[in-house]
Amino acid sequence: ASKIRESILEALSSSDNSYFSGQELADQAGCSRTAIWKHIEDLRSSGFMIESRRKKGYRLLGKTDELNENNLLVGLKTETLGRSVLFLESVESTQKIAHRLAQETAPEGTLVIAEEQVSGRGRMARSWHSPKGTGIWMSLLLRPSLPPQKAPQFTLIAAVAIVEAIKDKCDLDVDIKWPNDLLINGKKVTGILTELQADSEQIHSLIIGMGINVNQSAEDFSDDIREIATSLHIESDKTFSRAGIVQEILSNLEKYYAVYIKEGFEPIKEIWEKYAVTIGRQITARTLNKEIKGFASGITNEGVLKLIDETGETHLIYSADIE
Ligand code: BT5
Repeated sequence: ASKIRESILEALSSSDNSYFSGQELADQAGCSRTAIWKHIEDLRSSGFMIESRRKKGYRLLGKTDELNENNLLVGLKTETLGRSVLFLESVESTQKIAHRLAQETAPEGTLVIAEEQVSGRGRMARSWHSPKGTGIWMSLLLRPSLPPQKAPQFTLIAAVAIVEAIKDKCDLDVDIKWPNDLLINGKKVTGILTELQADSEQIHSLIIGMGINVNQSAEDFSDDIREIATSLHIESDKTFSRAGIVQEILSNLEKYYAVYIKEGFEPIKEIWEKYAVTIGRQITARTLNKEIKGFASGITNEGVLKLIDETGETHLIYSADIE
C-alpha cells in the first residue's frame, strides 16, 4: 500500500500545478481508481493538500510541515541513507531506539525520527530540548568497518552535511563550533551526538544523533536556553519543510560518507575547516577533568582538536566544551 502512496506522491510532485487523472495515477501505480481515491483520502489526512476537480483530476497544492514516513521518502534521492525509516510521534530519545535497532539487524542507513522527544539527550548526560512539531530530531545508523577511534570524525562529517543542507534549503550561513555545535550568529541551531557500539578493534554500529531547531519561535525555547539557542525560522523569518531539510542532509551525508570511505578524512577536513569558527583563535577547552587555555591551531586527520598552550605545548583534545 505504501508503494501506491509513493507512486501517487511522486506523480503529483513531479510537475508544478498540473492535474493527473485518477486513471493516470492508477496506471502508474498499477492499481484501481478506487484504490487511488482511497489513498488520496489517506494522504489528505496526513497533511497533504490535494485538490480534486471534476474532469481534470488531482493536483498537489502543497504539504503541511507534518513529518511522516511518506513525505520523508517521496523525493528522497539517496540510495541507502534513510531508505529504511522509522517515524515516531513521541519518544524518549531517538538515540535510544536507534541503539536498540542497531543490536537487531537494522540495515545501514536506518533512520529513526520523531516529532517529539521527551528526554532528548546531549553529551555527558545533558538534555536536549525537543519540543513537538518544530524541529528535526533524528538518529542515523551507520555500520562502517572502521576502528572505534574513527567515530569522532563522523560528527564532523555530519556537521558539514548539515551546514550545506541549511545553506541550500534555507539560504542561511552556519558556523561549526568544534566538535558538535552548529551556530548561526553565535547561537546554537544544531547539536550532534555520535555514539557507538564497538569492541576494541571495530565499530559495530555508529549512531549519529542530530537535533536541528527549525520552525521554533523564541517563545518556544525554555528559559534556560532562550539566550543561547536559535532556529532556522528565527534567523530567516521563514517556515521550512522539515522533510525537505532531512532529505538534503541525507543526500549530503551519503555523498560525504562515500568520499570518506574512498579517500579518507582529508577532503572532508578541508571542507570542515572552511565552516569552522573554533580554529585560529584563543579558546578555553573544558574537558571532564581539566580546563586548558590556548590557541586552537587546527584539527588532526582524526578530527581531534589541537590546542597550543602558553608554554608552546600542543594538547590533543578529544572532547570538550569550547569557549
Ligand atoms: C548536543 O549536546 O548538542 C547534542 C544534541 C543531540 C540531539 C539529538 S536529537 C536526536 C538525537 N536524540 C537524542 O536524544 N539526542 C540526539 P551538547 O553539546 O552536550 O549540548 C547540550 C546543551 O545544548 C544543553 O546543555 C543546552 O545548553 C543546549 N540545548 C539543549 N537543547 C537545545 C536546543 N534545542 N537548541 C539549542 N541548544 C540546546
